[in-house]
Amino acid sequence: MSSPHSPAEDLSLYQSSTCWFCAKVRQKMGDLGVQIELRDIGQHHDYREELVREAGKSQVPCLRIEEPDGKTTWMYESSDICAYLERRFGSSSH
Ligand SMILES: N[C@@H](CCC(=O)N[C@@H](CS)C(=O)NCC(=O)O)C(=O)O
Repeated sequence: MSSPHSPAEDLSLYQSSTCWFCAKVRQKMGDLGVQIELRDIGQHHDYREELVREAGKSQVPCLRIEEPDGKTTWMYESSDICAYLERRFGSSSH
């Protein structure tokens, strides 16, 4: 189990600094005290290409989840991502 401020090594967030939906997810991360690697698709073209190639579209935010079995899950929709983070890192999950 992760401690509140440890980086979540199995997660990365494809996002953009100018996107309000991404800001909502970053705010949730701050509220929960969880650190997730941010991959800015506006600044790094490689990340945008990777997102489209692997997940299907360039919409952000998109959470990349490395599952314990080695598979990768891609989660679009800021509300779904916030709900996932809340379930996993919220106080009620401990
Ligand atoms: N319903 C989505 C909306 C996300 C959205 O509209 N993202 C915009 C940036 S603010 C985007 O990626 N647009 C470009 C695209 O869809 O390829 C959410 O809540 O995450």
